[in-house]
Amino acid sequence: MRLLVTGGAGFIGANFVHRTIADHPESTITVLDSLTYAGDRTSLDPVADRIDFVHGDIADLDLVDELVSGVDAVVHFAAESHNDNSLNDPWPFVQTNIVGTFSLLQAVRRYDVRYHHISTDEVYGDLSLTDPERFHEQTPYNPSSPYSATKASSDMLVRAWTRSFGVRATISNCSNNYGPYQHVEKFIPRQITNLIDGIRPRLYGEGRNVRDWIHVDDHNTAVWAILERGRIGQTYLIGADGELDNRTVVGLLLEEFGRPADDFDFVTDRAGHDLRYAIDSTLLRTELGWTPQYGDFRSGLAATVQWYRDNESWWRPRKAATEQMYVSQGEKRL
Ligand code: NAD
Ligand code: TDX
Repeated sequence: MRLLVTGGAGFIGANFVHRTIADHPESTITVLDSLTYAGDRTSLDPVADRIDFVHGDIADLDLVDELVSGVDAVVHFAAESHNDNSLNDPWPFVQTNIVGTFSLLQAVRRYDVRYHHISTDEVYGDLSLTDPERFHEQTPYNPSSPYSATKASSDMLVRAWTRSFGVRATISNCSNNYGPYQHVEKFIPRQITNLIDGIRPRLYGEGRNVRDWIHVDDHNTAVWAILERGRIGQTYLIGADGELDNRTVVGLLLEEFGRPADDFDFVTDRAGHDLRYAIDSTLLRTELGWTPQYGDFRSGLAATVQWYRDNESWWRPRKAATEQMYVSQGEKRL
């Protein structure tokens, strides 16, 4: 399969490219990435001779048209992805997540190219801590942040292009990913790199918010299952039954670093902070036979800690600017 992978220099996209080369060596890969602050071309260094890298914007209609005309499928990861940034400056989220998706949809429509759209469980809003229900394919959309609203908008464009123009698309909505190559602005890498630097981890609010963690490799094997066997027009939720509150995650990290259990700070909460996400991935498991391989979060987390210890040259250049960004967004110890 000739693949166009958008956002391949970002966290999940880079891991997807690595997995694809290992598991599907017959594929050819073109990566389209505009290398925003979140993109890092060095994440693709180990596979540089196996891919074509195009430095460009998914909202560039002419460039996208040309690239899509030469492939069998598009896997669309590129996005502005950080909730905190979307509260500070929503415009790039509208431009990339909505207009960028529009640009890709017009091209796949024109050349009848298979399209897989990467989305998030955040489009469904949040659950109470005690709700027995989890998100499933029929859960109504109810996004909370500018980030999740633009992702929800892009999902709606995909649904409309599928129904009205016959675009051969699938959508996946995944829960929170962890693993190598994740930007240090995100919760787990931020705390790991803080601990490496001797800084106390930072928990928003009271640390009670729950996320449903999945290893990035499990996300990407699910994407491949959908690409190969998914029903056109179908949405699949991806999750690995990994619900944990943020305080528990910080507790596991403190243990991993041999630090006392109370060695963290509570800081200013995120505006509109979603309380809990939880995914029911029954459809994906029963229809496509997918199962996650990283059952044990504690050992997946330990391997991720080791990756950040071993790859300081990858994350170090962005650490100080990221912490400065949090200060300028008004983060304070409570
Ligand atoms: P990321 O921020 O690490 O990477 C995004 C990549 O997209 C970067 O390489 C960036 O340079 C590129 N990009 C941004 N704007 C672009 C543009 N206009 N043109 C071309 N490239 C552009 O994000 P991520 O965490 O890897 O997320 C990837 C996708 O997965 C996103 O669509 C996100 O919504 C979705 N998702 C993420 C998670 C998660 O936990 N990280 C969970 C569910 C879904
Ligand atoms: O320093 C922190 N302290 C803290 O308590 C940071 C950065 C975050 N948090 C909390 C906020 C969330 O409850 O940790 C949780 C996870 O935060 P993020 O890593 O920012 O992820 P989240 O907002 O849950 O969104 C992530 O999962 C869904 C991705 O960033 C999105 O791209 C994806 O769609």
